[in-house]
Amino acid sequence: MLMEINPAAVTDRAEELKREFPILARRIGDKRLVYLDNAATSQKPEAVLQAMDDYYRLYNANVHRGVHTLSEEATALYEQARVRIARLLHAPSEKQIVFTRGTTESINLVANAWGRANLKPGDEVLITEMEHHSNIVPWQILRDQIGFTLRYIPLGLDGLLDVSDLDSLINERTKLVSFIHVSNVLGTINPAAELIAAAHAVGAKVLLDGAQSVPHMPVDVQALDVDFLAFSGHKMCGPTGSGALYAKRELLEAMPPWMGGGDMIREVKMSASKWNAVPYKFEAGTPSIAEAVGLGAAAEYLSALGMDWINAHERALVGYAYERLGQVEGLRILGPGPDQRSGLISFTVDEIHPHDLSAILDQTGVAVRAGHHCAQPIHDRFGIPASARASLYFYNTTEDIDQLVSGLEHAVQIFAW
Ligand code: C6P
Repeated sequence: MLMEINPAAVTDRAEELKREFPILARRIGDKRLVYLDNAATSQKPEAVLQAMDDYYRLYNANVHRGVHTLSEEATALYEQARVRIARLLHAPSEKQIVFTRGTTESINLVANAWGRANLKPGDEVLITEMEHHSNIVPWQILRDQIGFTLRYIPLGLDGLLDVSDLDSLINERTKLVSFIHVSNVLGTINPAAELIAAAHAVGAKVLLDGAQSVPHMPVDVQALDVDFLAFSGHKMCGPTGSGALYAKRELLEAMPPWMGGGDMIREVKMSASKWNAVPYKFEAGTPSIAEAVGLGAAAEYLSALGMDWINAHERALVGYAYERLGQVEGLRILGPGPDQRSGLISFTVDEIHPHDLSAILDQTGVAVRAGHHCAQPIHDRFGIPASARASLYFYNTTEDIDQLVSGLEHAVQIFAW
């Protein structure tokens, strides 16, 4: 059952917002750019570009180190960004936001700081068959060093997690459940609240990979009662090399640091050192200051637009896209129906390799991603090496979807010869 779609309402505001993103005025050859690779990285609005430009032109200095005006102003901007991110996530305190370079680094931080201190042989870490590689490989590396068991919640061919055996998968040996909130391939929105409750019932901690949820829907860390949340700034209008880890305060306090160096210490002696307070204990070395400031500006920008509005826009648009793509000859959509997915759609088209599809679409001005999207186990499950993926954001319109569909029809015609 498709949801009610009002294409005009969906498109009007998005069309206005497009003008705030300079790159979206670009043309690819003589075609208007239709950017549908937002799950890989989103575009950046003037507000973010301006914040980063101002930072370098007016405030650039190292943070937490100088007693001069520029250093104090840079520190204030860096810390203001933390407050803005905490507000977006409804975190109890900005001290629970650790700046990282993105989701990958946030997950590796949890693995190396919390995991090394808390996991031992005989323990179980539960992930899913739907994970991005960044939530598989760090656990495999750690498993090989520590000797715990890594288990997977299976993926059904309907694109949903198969939770029929959850009672045995989450048991008294489970110490951590780490899972993707929204799949970057299938678009599936996983039942986070239920999985978190099941994990907590046996005393396990939960790490949520919010790379594809935080940019697109309201994510309230207190309502979810999640222990760790990892996400990337560059997928939510912020710069590359930015991101954060949210964690419960008591976990951050108890975790040893992962990386050592400047700023993460209170005192260094030849014999031993003492750690700084959280979150600084986890931010060794000069951080990515301009990137943090840009991410703070992005968080403000998204908050002002309203995460509810962004989510509603994308849900309406993905419904429209689902219906239109269904009309393309030989096209198969991976994953669940529009009611259970976020604004991204991966697909295959009979007899056409996804890379060929992407190259032909590029000639029509449409940018999509092709490949395994850093999620090979999903593609193995579906018995395909790769897929093409159109991923939407709030600045996409029904006209963008129409251009995608005519590009695909063009590709089908080329290959029909
Ligand atoms: N997915 C995609 O095209 P980083 O690279 O650290 O910012 O994010 C990693 C990551 C983790 N989890 C999920 C669900 C993701 O989607 C990503 C990044 C991009 O699908 C690049 S591979």
